[in-house]
Amino acid sequence: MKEHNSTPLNDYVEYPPEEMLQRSESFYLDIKRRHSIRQFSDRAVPKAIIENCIKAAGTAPNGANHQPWHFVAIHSSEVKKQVREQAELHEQGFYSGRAGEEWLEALQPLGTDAQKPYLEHAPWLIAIFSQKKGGVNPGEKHQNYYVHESVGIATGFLINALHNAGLVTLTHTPKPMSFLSKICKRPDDERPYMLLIAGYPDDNATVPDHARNKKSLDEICTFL
Ligand code: IYR
Repeated sequence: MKEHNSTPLNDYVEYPPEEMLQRSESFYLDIKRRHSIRQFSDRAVPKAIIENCIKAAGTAPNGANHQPWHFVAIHSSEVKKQVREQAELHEQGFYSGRAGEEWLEALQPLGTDAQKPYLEHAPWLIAIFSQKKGGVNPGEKHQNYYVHESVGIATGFLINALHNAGLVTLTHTPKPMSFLSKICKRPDDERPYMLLIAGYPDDNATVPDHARNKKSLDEICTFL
C-alpha cells in the first residue's frame, strides 16, 4: 500500500468457527423477521433510540469516506402532517395513471394505495438525503463518489439497526420526492433518497403473503 496515516485495527473480534456458524444462523433468523409494515401504532419511541440507529447508519462503508448522506428525523406532528399531505397528493397521481398498468399490477398483491396514514401516525419519519458534493469535513464541497451505493448501504444499516432495536420500518419512495427537500429545508445539492417510517407495529399489523415469498439460496446465489 502507498504511504498514508493509519493506526492498528484494535476492535476486531474473532470468533471460533462453531460460534461463527451459530452467529451467522442466528443473524439470518433474526433479520428474516424484518418485514415492511404499513400499519403503525402511535406509541412513542424515545429519541435516543433513533439517535443510536442513525449513528449506526453513519458507520456504513462509502465513497472516499465522504459520508454523502444526511438524515432528517421527523417527530413534529406539524411536519409529519405536511409530509403526509404532499406524499398523498403525489401518490394520487401515481395510482390514478402515472404508474402505468404493469406497475400497478405488480403492486396489487401488496394492497398499497394513495392513502398513507402512517406518515402522520408513526412516531418517527426519517428522511434520507444524498449529497452530490461534500467531503469528510463540514462545509466542504468536493466531488462525492458512489453516492447512490453509499447511501443505499447506509439505509440498509439503518433499517437493520431499527429492526435490531425492536422497531418496524417501511421504506417509502413517493414519486417525485422533491417536496421532502422543501419540508426538511435541505440545500439544492442534496437529493431526497428515501423516507423511512419507524415505530411500533399496530396491534393488527399484517404482512402481505406476497412479501413472505423469498427466493431460495439456489436462486439468489452461485458458488464458483
Ligand atoms: N411509492 C408508492 C408505490 C409503491 C411502489 C413500490 I416498487 C412498492 O414496492 C410499494 C409501493 C407507494 O408507496 O404506495
